[in-house]
Amino acid sequence: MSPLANASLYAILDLGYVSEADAAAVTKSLLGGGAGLLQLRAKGHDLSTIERVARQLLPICRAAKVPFILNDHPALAALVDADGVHIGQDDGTLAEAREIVGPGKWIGRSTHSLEQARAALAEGFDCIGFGPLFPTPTKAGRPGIGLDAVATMEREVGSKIPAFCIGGITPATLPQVIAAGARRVVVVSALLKAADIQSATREVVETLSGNV
Ligand code: TZP
Ligand code: MG
Repeated sequence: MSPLANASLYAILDLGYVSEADAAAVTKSLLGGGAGLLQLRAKGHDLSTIERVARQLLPICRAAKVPFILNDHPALAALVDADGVHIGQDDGTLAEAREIVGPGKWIGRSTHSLEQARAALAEGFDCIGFGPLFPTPTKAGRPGIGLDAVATMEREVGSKIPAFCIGGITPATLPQVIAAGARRVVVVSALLKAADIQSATREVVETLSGNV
């Protein structure tokens, strides 16, 4: 099975919440807690900073056998030899990203509706994010899409490629997200702002266990 298929929790090291100085230690906590995928997300940061942080986190992820995914920047993902890249709806086609990162790299797509999730599957993406389920400061200005479409998305898309529900998922909201049919999730701020990141991560992974 591919490493993506095994992952129930996709963690994001978001430089909006974590300083560059803390990035390595926080990554170790996320991986120590059982996150199955790690993405570096650095909106608004310059490419040299992103490259520097990526080169710091990559060996940590490799040692833990956890895929390292870069948000945006396919060329930089290729340059640092990330395991994959995650792109949004406005970041071009799968074919364009594939041309840049080459074969053998994971390419994920953000989706914000059932239609977009279906389209990402049809286009051939390796995995998707689906949300934000709830409004979240991590992706300000985007409305929550709620839980209504989660079960259908899982049945049609999540059964074919790993699909990660995202947006406003916390230990408090996770039970209703799972009850709605989600099998895999991304949790950002609820982990990065936790007093004990590794324990908070482990708790989410345990709540998801048996799901994937
Ligand atoms: N895409 C949709 S919601 C989101 C992204 C990157 C942010 C999720 O962050 P949080 O803090 O877990 O709500
Ligand atoms: Mg993007």
